[in-house]
Amino acid sequence: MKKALITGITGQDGGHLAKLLDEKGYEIYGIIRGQQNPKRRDVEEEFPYVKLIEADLTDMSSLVRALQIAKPDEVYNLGAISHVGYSFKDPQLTFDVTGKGPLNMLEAIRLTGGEKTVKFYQASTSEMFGGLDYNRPDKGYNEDALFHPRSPYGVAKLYAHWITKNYRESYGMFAVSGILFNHEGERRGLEFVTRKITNAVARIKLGLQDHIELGNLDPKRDWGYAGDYVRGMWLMLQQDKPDDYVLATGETHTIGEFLDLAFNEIGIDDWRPYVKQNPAFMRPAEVDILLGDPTKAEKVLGWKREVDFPGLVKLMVQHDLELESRK
Ligand code: NAP
Ligand code: G4F
Repeated sequence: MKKALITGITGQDGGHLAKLLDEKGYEIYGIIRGQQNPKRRDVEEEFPYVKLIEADLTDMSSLVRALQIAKPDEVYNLGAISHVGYSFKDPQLTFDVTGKGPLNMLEAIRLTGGEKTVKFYQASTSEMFGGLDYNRPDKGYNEDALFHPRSPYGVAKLYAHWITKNYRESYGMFAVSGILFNHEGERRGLEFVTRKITNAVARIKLGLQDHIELGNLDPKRDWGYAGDYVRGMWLMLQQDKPDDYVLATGETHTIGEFLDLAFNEIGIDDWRPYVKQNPAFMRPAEVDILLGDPTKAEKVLGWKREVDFPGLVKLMVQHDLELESRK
């Protein structure tokens, strides 16, 4: 039985990955932070097979202890301050968790003698590309595209990406960086634009609210389904050699297009009367367009996303209609 240690077990991807690894027969350990984490009960209820270990990515000694307890074959480092807008408000903490956290984990793996035995996955992001050095406008960003991060989050993730590569090159570690474009779904946090929209749409349908306040509606994103993307993470760690891969859909859509489909789902053709713009949700610097090229992952890993853009919006709205009508 293989053993996996997941950081970020309370997050969106942590939940999808726990389900996948359980189906594959793994013994699963999850790192949970804080003295009284309110999400602990949800994880214990939904994933009773996950063994929780108290630790924090900013505290290397706690990571050493977690590795000594779990003795994992695979470590999935999904923990991060992951909200781009928030990273402008708390840039130093973002660097400590999102940038230095992966270094702490890599060092903890070495200190516990795992550098030749433990496989390490780093949750890298399309935010590292940023959108300014957009050098492949037709095909999208691939593994060779230029980086130009536009937020403290993107900069922290770029450090984590390079330190992961550096540990692979310096110590021969099986350390991979998965450069994932936006992935969403029923587990997505309400602070991200897609889930904020689908949850508001459900509440508008049920008469629980009458409008939604959003920031910049012009940016385009390459949105896929999180369940498909955790399959790609797992595949990266099953290869003979460590390497970096982009996971994306190869399509990009505006927030307006997402609003079109989400409101259509509840029978509303024109969302404009229901959407107000609020500068509070604007960012000091924006990533205008993200489009990914997953050719390498498709060829080498045999990875292919299954849920398309309309299917993604539909499943999120339907989930939120059910959730909100139960309250
Ligand atoms: P998420 O839902 O925001 O989850 C983030 C997780 O990190 C939570 O479990 C959180 O725990 C944990 N965390 C925060 N601070 C921590 C700390 N100091 N020590 C240990 N854990 C900590 O993120 P996600 O959407 O699942 O994304 C998973 C990873 O992929 C993240 O690293 C994200 O940056 C990256 N990524 C995401 C996407 C995407 O579109 N979803 C795309 C590319 C890359 P608490 O619940 O205790 O706060
Ligand atoms: O949903 P978002 O907050 O996601 P963003 O910034 O693209 O970041 C997500 O994807 C990254 C991968 O590219 C991950 F690495 C990262 O961890 C995270 O999961 O915002 C998407 C777009 C932005 O352009 C934002 O300015 O939506 C715009 N937006 C407009 N109004 C809003 C809002 N975003 C949020 N969160 N809330 C709004 O009200």
